[in-house]
Amino acid sequence: MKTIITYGTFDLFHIGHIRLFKRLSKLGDKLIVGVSTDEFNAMKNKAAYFSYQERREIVESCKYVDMVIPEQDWQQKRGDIIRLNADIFAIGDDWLGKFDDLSDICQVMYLRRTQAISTTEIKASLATF
Ligand code: C2G
Repeated sequence: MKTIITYGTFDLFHIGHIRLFKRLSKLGDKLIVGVSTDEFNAMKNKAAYFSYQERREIVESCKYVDMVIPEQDWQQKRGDIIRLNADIFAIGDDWLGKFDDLSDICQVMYLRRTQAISTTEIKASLATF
């Protein structure tokens, strides 16, 4: 059983998120997603349109996702990986290098982001709609 773990806000769920989950699901047998809580988003200076509960329900509904946990702080990844026996930590390459410190307990992978879409771009284009 190979377990993959990733984290994010996943606001305004879009094709970039789906393609990430689809690729991650092919790397192993179980995909765990840490969804940022509203409080942690505030620490990331991110204001999500949908609440944590709504974003969690959306991510849980994705067929590629096996388990969702709350992401409450920057420090929890190491403990989560050990507790959940994750073999791979993976995240988009906008975070390239940021989580290399986890490579002593799991494989760390940075996957290419899907181009030309982001929650920020969606909000901006809707604002001018
Ligand atoms: N992503 C992607 N392609 C896009 C947009 C996002 O592959 N067009 C990926 C990001 O690289 C990230 C994930 O989708 O791996 C979630 O993106 P965000 O919701 O923006 O999450 P972020 O704010 O980067 O939070 O501790 C890690 C942080 O919680 C990550």
